[in-house]
Amino acid sequence: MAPPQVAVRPGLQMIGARPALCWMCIGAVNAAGKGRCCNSIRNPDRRRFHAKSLGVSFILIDDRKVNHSPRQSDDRQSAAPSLSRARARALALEAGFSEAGVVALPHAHLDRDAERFERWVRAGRAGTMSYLERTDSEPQSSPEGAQEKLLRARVHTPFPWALSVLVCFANYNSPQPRSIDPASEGAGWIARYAWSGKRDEHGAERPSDYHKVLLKRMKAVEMRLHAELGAFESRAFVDTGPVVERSLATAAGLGWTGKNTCLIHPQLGSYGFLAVLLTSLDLENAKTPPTPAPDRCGSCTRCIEACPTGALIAPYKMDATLCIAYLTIEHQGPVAPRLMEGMGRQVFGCDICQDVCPWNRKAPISADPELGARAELVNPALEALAAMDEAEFERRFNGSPVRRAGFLGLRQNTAIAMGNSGLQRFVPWLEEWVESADDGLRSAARWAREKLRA
Ligand code: B12
Ligand code: SF4
Ligand code: SF4
Repeated sequence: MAPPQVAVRPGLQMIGARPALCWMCIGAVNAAGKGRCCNSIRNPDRRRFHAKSLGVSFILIDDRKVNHSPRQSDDRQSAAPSLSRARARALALEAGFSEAGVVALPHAHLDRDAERFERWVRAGRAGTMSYLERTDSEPQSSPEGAQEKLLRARVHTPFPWALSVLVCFANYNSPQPRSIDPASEGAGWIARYAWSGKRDEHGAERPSDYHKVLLKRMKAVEMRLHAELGAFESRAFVDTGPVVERSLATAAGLGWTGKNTCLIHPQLGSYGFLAVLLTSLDLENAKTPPTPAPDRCGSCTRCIEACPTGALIAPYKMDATLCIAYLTIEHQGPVAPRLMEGMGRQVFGCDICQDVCPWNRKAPISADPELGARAELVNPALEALAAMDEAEFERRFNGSPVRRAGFLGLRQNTAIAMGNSGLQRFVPWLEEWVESADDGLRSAARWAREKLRA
């Protein structure tokens, strides 16, 4: 079957000498066509390449000829297809997602959520995650003077054509113990979301990564919609797109934002990934928005009390620079000693504020064949992590989210967990690592060795 066609409209114009954004790579180029952009704007071959990678055949709608394009011409406009909530949800469930919701854009709380995001970033809560701070390079006026717009605060900044969004939830809850349950002496903790694996064609267990697994599913939904509805613009993302997924998920009625800042589904809990599909389709019954899920945190504050590093600085507010997930995955270089203490035995990510949440107690266990837990990653022995060389690290984690921490990053986190274990048997490892050329590992090993000696 021929791939469905999609109208790929660059949606950008050079206005004087101002830079413009390319919706394909979200990079910016200046009037001379230079910048961080893939240059799809100017280069038809690159556009074709991108369309191909999206799995669609290519029709370029030239902005200057926009009135002659298939989607925009008057006769087609009246017959323009719209997105049915029920159909989109059915396709999402068929593709393997646990739940899905659809909302028309702009949604009712877009300004509120954009302001929250902007405040959060401008307060420095994003630490070194500079991708959250990317701007569209077009100044917007504010009382303090001209400021650039944060790219991901409002979905229309990078995607001016988006009229609806399908948001999917994929349950990854598993029957294995929680990080707050008793564990054997000298065990570390890898976050539940990163345990995933799947069987290959020979029955061997291989690491899997939700980004890849779910993007493939979302692309399957995208293809089906294109096959059924014809040409429209669309983009699928899992985690890495320039959108605030939890804002879109709450708008689509999938759950509420907990005081731990996670999206909690009333039946499925919060051990779920999010995936989004933006489309240029009008939504059927767009005037009736999804019923919002009420906030059911009530007077509970367990997550805030349990957070060992004080990253939940207030209900619904996280300072990511204090969060163990940030420190063990995103942060590079030495960690402040006062935070190392609170990191406990977490060597990759952190589940504590979700493990204590009552809404995860009765959450159903996922039977997802591509997101099954790899037993070796549950309560891993710190010795086993320490003994890995780089080749072994690749064997175990190539294709897994854990790879993001890097070999030395994981070793640094292991050193910190060893320091927090109180176990003298780890001292020889630390003695070896205090000589490391890597600043982060060296300082973690020194701190851990002193802690065990004290
Ligand atoms: C950066 C990032 C992080 C950072 C910062 C997290 C954070 N809380 O902001 C770090 C590295 C710390 C992190 C950790 C984790 N992450 Co993360 N992360 C992201 C990412 C890429 C961007 C998040 C972002 O924009 N943060 C900025 C803040 C402002 O936005 P937000 O918290 O998402 O937005 C909501 C709230 O802040 C709320 N809000 C703000 N102020 C107020 C005030 C009130 C009164 C209320 C009610 C709400 C509210 O409004 C927003 C939406 O409605 C998203 C993917 C994406 N593209 O969105 C994944 C994502 C949020 N992460 C995810 C996951 C799984 C995790 C971890 C569980 C991984 C782990 N086990 O270690 C932890 C969870 C930690 C936690 N308690 O949130 C999932 C969350 C799924 C879910 N059910 O919520 C996402 C959606 C990825 C995905 N596609 O599945 N993450
Ligand atoms: S993930 Fe861990 S460190 Fe981050 S807010 Fe939750 S409990 Fe605190
Ligand atoms: S632990 Fe309590 S306050 Fe925190 S998210 Fe869960 S229900 Fe809400």
